[in-house]
Amino acid sequence: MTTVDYLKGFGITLTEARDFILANINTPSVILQTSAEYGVTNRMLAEIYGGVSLQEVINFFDQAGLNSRVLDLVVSNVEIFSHQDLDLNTDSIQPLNSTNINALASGDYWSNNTLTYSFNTSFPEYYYSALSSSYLSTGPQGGWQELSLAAQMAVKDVLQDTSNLTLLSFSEVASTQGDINFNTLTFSGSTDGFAYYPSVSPIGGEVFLNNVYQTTDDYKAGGTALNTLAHELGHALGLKHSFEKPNSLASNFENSDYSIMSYTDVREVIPIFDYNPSTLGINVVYSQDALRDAFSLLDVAALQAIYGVNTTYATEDNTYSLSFADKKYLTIWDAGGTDTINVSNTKGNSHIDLRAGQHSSVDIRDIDQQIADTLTWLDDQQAPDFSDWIHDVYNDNADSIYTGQNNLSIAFGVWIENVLTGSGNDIVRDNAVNNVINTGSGNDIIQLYDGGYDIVNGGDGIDTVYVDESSSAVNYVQSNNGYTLLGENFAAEIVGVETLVFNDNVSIMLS
Ligand SMILES: [Ca+2]
Ligand SMILES: [Ca+2]
Ligand SMILES: [Ca+2]
Ligand SMILES: [Ca+2]
Ligand SMILES: [Zn+2]
Repeated sequence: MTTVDYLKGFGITLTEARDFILANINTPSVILQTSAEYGVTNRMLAEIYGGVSLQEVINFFDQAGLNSRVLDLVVSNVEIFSHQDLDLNTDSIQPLNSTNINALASGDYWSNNTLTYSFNTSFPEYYYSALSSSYLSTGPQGGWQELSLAAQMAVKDVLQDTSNLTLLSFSEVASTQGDINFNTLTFSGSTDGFAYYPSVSPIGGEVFLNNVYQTTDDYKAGGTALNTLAHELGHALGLKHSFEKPNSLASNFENSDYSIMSYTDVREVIPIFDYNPSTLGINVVYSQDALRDAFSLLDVAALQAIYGVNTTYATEDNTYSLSFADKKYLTIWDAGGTDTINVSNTKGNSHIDLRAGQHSSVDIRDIDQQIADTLTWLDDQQAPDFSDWIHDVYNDNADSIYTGQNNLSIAFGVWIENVLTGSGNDIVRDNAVNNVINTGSGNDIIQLYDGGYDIVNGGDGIDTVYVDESSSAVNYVQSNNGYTLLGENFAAEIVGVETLVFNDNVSIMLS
């Protein structure tokens, strides 16, 4: 629409508009206010006045201490930064030769994506020579047993999970006929399983689990049996230990947060207390029940680099939830749609980073909070003062106790658009697409660093939005309920936010 046509909508001619400007040329604030009322932009003002550039119009107001860029904060301008991507964040998919992925790559892979598997029903003859004698020390067949039904169900689940991530498919065939054949043995010492890398030899891809794990409860989420199963399947698909040289993971990545192929488990323990009111005695069991039981961030990326990316999984609009009480780790693979992390019912603090390949921490309950919770629980039972001992239990195991830290990871390639956090003091960092971020009550921090057209509601509490541009580069104007921000590389609508902080450390209080 031309400026003439736009003004005509108000019954005003170009000449009348120019006369108004000339009549008020010594009071720029009147021109600015009137322009804002009529939705007249800087570009239109330049045309109405005639013979001046857009920048000269802005400078004219600037000399009067006025920021006329607010005139351009109409929805059509804000939306130029709108960035939706309902497929994959393909730029963030990791190639096999990237340092961290290479650290998991054994070099031995299946040459096609259509794999077969079986649950061996007897000890194959060739295992006598193919298996190291150390594995057969507990008997001629090493205590070999067929997998229990519960173990078979667990295997089928983890194979399905692997198909959801990659282009691999798995179909069950008769005993010994699979590319991957599953067995259990009796192990001594700390061994809980082993497996062979893919190869054309019959022993290639064979998986051996511990036959002490038989029941559904043995294969429960977060337990040792599932943790081992995922690790051994990783080997059977060609992943090596993350600590094996050459090309081991750098020390800051060499743990279970990044790879289930590591031996360094972090925050996998749940202390379980048993207080006996009749004897006034107390015990603790360090249950290793918060283990990662599925592929971690780098494992997912490595398997995808080797076997291709499943681009059809979870392409609908999905919602992901997690809380401290779940005591679990979740890595999100989601190939499209408008997706939401909804942890609005949690009370702990959450730190959510929407970027692909990053960890988040949902509903954090740190060591000090867990000590306080446990002391309150004992107090309710009128127990004696175990305070010193409880402090020791937690502080001596601070690195291994589950706290919720890094309990949610967004796989490389995934766009998650929206976040709802709970009543804690949360930190949410955006990504490059349009995000809708609601942080609920609590004093929250929202970091709008990666662009797009983001909609933020800080909720109750004293909330702060950080932007990664200088105060001179960002225009903001009061809109219906809050503020509209227009930077050089982003736009946002923010409601319920008390403070806006720019990257030159200038901060402004929003009324
Ligand atoms: Ca989805
Ligand atoms: Ca808030
Ligand atoms: Ca909050
Ligand atoms: Ca964004
Ligand atoms: Zn291993």
